[in-house]
Amino acid sequence: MLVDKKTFKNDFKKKLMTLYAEDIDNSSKLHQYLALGSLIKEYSAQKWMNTNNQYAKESRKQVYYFSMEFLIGRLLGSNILNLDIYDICEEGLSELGINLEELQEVENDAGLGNGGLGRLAACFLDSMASLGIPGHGCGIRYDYGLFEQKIVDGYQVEIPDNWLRDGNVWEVRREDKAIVVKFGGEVIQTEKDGKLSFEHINYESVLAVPYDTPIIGYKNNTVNTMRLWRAETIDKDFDLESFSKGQYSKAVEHKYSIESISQVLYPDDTRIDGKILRLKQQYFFVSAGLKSIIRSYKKTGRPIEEIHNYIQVHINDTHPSIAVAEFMRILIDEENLPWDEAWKMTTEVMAYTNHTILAEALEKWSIELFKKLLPRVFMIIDEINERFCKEVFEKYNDLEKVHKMAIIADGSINMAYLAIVGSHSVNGVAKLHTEILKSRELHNFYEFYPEKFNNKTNGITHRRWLMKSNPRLCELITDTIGTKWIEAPEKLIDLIVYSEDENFKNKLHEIKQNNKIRFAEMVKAKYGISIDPNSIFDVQVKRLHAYKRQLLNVFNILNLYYKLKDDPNLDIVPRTFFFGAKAAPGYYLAKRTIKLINTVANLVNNDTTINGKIKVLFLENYSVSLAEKIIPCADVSEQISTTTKEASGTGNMKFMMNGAITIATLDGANVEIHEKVGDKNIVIFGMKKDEVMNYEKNKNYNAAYYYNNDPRIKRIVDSLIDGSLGVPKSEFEDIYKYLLANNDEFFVLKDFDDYVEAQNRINLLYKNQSKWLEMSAVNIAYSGDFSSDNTIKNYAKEIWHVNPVNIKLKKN
Ligand code: 26Q
Repeated sequence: MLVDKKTFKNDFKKKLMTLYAEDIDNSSKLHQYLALGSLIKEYSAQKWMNTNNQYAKESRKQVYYFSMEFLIGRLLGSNILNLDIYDICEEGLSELGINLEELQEVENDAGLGNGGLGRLAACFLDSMASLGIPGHGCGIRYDYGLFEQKIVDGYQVEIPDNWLRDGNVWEVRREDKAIVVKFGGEVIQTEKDGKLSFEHINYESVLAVPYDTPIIGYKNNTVNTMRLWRAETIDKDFDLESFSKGQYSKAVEHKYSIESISQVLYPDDTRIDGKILRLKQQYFFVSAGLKSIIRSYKKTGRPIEEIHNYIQVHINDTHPSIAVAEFMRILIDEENLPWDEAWKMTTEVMAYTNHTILAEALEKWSIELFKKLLPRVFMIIDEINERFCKEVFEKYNDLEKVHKMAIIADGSINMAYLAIVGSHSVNGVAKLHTEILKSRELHNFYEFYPEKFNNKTNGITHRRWLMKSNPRLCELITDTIGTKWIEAPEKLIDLIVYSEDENFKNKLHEIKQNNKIRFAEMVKAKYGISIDPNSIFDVQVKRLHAYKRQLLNVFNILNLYYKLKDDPNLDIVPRTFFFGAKAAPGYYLAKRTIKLINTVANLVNNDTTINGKIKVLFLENYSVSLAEKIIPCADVSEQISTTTKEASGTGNMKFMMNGAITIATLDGANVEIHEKVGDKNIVIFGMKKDEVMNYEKNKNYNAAYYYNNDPRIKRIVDSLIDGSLGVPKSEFEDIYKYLLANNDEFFVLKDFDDYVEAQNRINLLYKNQSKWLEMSAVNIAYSGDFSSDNTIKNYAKEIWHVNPVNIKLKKN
């Protein structure tokens, strides 16, 4: 055991004292949290050091997961859980008069990501450490994470997320390991003894300082590292020359311009705008990350020529794909390797995951801008492109094909193509997504490199998303099938025999009910709104996007509302519709949709004639910590994207694991959830992939047809502009136009009828509680297959070719 209760209590009191000269009675919750966090970090320190030492000593192959985003959330609870001292901390603190759950609420979320992609990276780190796989994160330590959302008069207002204001107990600043990253300047080419060499001059240096956070494995001795880089000036704070001339503001300006690189996370997850700061961010952390990896590799004394046998770099979407060129640059310019050898090593090191097929999210950089910022890296990409185009031409003798596949074409650099050409593996994140990539978006590349393409369906860590967020459900599971599922989540399948056990189902019901009651109390305390824990909790929480179709959900609510107005005795189970969603600050339609949800909430919640049968609640500031609270309460999980548009989704898996019933289109990983649980245990609706693709190909969808021929749709859509929602008519004019004049890009009107019908099925199913609970149990039973442990095992075996390492616990 790491620590016993008595020692823990003493350690904690001592921490409070040494850090703040306070005892428990005189300390704030913040100080108590910080003291506890710092103590927990101390408890993991020995393991962290051992892990690093053992990896180095045994020259283990290590994975570096490069990502612009790590949506970690809070670490206190999950660290305590993974160290297997939850009960000791909880009881020990309680004996000191402190509630552990309350302390956890003090921690600011590390919200260094937009949504799915960043959260996936965080789940992967947890799984790698828990499986003993040597795998680390590499990213940016943003001063500000994803904005905090406030709802003011129904509108989203963004507030900077100053997550570091109280300090960060988990990180270690390692200034001694800083790296210099070079921007701008020119390249001088010289020839000596027939060998070309390149000198980069007049560049601007930026200091990348690493901040390391321990990633603690579950009940093992592994502690991996998430290394995030912060941008700083080399001459400490000022541009000394300006400073000494008395030009103070110029001196500070220089500092700010450099620090701005790691200042803020871009809050948009689509509609790339090609801003230079974003490119700087990408190169900044990629260059620093690769240089530091190579530096520590060299310390092992092995020759650089073998590095590909010891490291893997994973490229999380195209954002870090510049790694392909930067690694080449280092091998060639700094390590003096010949091109062909460097190229072979690079492709063996790199692997790339694609997370999206939306055309507007595919990253391209203008050649002009790129060249200016990274002249030498551009030369390398140019050469990679030349060689690749030549190969394509040799294979097909078809210039049009070469043009279509070129990394550099029409004035810009296609980063996805660079990642594909420079990696040994290209994967999608769900079966359907990978199939679409192979058959459509990346078809040419699939034909050219069939062996590179593979699927790795996403997953979620069951430690955070079940053990930590739903402890009472875990207790029931363990009481029922024992503890094996904890280390081997696929063992949850043993629950299947209990899905017809009335005793088990009653307990399952009770747990869900208790979760709902607790949440309702929180809502009452925080927002003053009463919600009925006996109503169906119907939840759609995810980023706000047209393709995710929050609008479809709203339209069903309006339809229900109008039906209730026409017939107040309508026989439906009362339902509470929850939404949680952040809109990118510049995404106009998404922001209007938030206002619409809040307007409908206002209308419905204040209409006494419908007897409180439906309620609508927009949960402000959806985040990892809020997700952990709402997901265990959900009866219904809304996964209603237009088929083919959601690469995978991971929220769908979290809800399933917590026993919600999914209402879904056959999109992303919903397809695989459906495959597992079968027709009877999920409610599927909507257009299938071929239907969507045909409409898109033939351009023959006609939204107006549905408006004109379905009176329910007409009434709902008209109410957007006729004042019946109780706001000025102009408020939702643009949503109206988007649907009719712009022909409803994501087929909301087309799928409406089927969705309403599916919601009716949900209503009927819920009425049969015994059946409903059986479905719920079946979903939990199959959810283990969606643990990210499973996903990571596949990455490790099929892409990275790395093995787990058994870290021995030596005490120094
Ligand atoms: C790119 C350039 C400039 C500015 C922003 C971006 C950017 C940032 C974030 C582009 C995309 C993202 C995030 C994408 C994302 O979260 N995709 C989701 O990835 C999940 C994990 O694989 C999937 O489950 C979701 O289906 C997918 O939408």
